Amino acid sequence: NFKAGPEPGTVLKKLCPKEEECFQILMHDLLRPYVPVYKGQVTSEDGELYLQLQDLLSDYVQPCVMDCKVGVRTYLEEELSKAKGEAQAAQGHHAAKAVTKPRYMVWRETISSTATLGFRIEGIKKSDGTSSKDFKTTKSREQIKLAFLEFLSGHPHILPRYIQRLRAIRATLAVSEFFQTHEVIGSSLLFVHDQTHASIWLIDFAKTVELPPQLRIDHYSAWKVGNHEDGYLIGINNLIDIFVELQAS
Ligand code: 4IP
Ligand code: ADP
Ligand code: MN
Repeated sequence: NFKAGPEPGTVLKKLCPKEEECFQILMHDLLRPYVPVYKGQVTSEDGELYLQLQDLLSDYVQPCVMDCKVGVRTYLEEELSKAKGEAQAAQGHHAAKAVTKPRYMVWRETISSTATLGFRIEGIKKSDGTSSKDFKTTKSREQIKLAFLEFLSGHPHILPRYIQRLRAIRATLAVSEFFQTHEVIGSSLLFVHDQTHASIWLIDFAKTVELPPQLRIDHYSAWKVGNHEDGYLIGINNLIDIFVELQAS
């Protein structure tokens, strides 16, 4: 899905028109300092279209990287209603599987911390190059804390930097036009540190969509089918709380 870009310090991600639209808006939004710089479309040798993005890891030496997917659900309202429609229309031997799908989509968010804490760990890569994506059932605060401690092991001095950056992100979300007008689904915070630097970036806008006209969400209220709430700020607040608790312990 990703490869090195033609210019140094860039990466290429398979083009998704929805995501490109988000990056174009974000380049003019107050959130710009917190997202990778979008440098336009590139066509590869094989004729595939890519987004050229700033490589967020290029200034780091043997970085530790963690991807946390933010929000209380990771599917769009339209994906759920499509699955429900298919369930109703299903006939014969397809029926059982189709009926299960919408239930499965809702249930899947409850086996990780997504539904309760408003974020989940997608993956962690340590400085030695080892990585794990084995967090599908990492759900409780205690499990999350252990994973964060492991991620930070050897670099405890990075913790205040992460807390500061998360608070800056929260403050900027509160004034961002983009955040006021979009339902942010399946997007991640990318945590990156080495011995000396640390930062956090907003990435992955493939499922981030503009809200219907006149509709506003607070990114914090409970999601009910049709209200478009994404719980993004539930996730940010819990991340900050948990990192602050780690610092105090
Ligand atoms: C899921 O695997 C499902 O296949 C999702 O498909 C898919 O989302 C997820 O991909 C993938 O991790 P598990 O069932 O094992 O959790 P669907 O939502 O259609 O059920 P996409 O949107 O990619 O099809 P990622 O890319 O979200 O990890
Ligand atoms: P997907 O849609 O496949 O989930 P993402 O945009 O979430 O794609 O990126 C997947 C992974 O690629 C991230 O977890 C991160 O490790 C890496 N990545 C994404 N964007 C960048 C970037 N701009 N610079 C460096 N690494 C990135
Ligand atoms: Mn992603």
